Amino acid sequence: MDSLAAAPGTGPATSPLPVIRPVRVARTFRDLPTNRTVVMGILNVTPDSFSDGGKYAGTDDAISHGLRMHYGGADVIDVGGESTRPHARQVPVEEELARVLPVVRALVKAGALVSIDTMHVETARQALEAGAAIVNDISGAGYDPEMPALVAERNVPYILTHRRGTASTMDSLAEYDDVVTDVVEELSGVRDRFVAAGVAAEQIILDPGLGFAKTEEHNWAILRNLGAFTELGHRVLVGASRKRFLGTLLTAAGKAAAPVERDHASLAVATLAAASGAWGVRVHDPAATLDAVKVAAATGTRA
Ligand code: PMM
Repeated sequence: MDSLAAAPGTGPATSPLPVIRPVRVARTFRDLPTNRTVVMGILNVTPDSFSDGGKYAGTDDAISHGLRMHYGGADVIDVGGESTRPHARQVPVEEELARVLPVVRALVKAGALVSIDTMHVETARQALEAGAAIVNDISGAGYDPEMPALVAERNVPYILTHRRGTASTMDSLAEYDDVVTDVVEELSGVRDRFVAAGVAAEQIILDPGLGFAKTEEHNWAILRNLGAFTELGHRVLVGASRKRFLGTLLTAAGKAAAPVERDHASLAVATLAAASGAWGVRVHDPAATLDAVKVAAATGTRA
């Protein structure tokens, strides 16, 4: 349910009042917890993202939702202004900036740790100036050629996500000899180029890019073999929340589950990723996911 009162773990289910979880807020990247997996809440300020497109397209709605996730316990709020789903329309930088900057500013002012989900160096630069602390880039090997220099100069954490091609071409590029080996190799190649540009290894967070140029079976193979990514020695982020392969898994009466019906499966994947040593998970339901990653941490299975 979409209210603070109903956020799992925030108070008695019967409480008529909004009960806010007392959050231990991370104001800088270095304040993030290290004894459990970090939970990143997704905030798409877009009219067309696959799961929440249009829901938070207005600045006020986006800020409210971001604050709700922040007070519900999200460690990081990931603000994006361009949909990355297959065949999504490319958004001009000015439009992307107009969508994300007021939201970044408001969330930073409220004390949230914000990452900027963008492929554009200009958007990353201005969001960092507005107080964002992390750059989340899903462009993979197609990164903006100026991105490594910006990340090196600003000395910020950078999420390097595996993708082939663009939103329009990625589905046709989902062919691998061995998806795990190939993705590790391709990610490592881009990582090397960032390091050569002066980005410190510990700034780089690797993301295997579930759903980006991957079939369902590719996604499952990557999740089965997360160790191949964590052993590269970088932090690893996993973004499975509400993705299409979960909808297919939950198909009933010939119909794939809709994005909002994928939250329980998303929680299960987050728990498994946390138990496999993921540094972070990127999710639509951070309050519930926080409880799940605490379970993974308590079992001591986290690598
Ligand atoms: N997925 C989406 C957008 N940004 N960023 C990272 N690092 N990893 C992801 O898997 C990822 C991402 C697409 O999903 P959304 O529409 O729910 O944001």
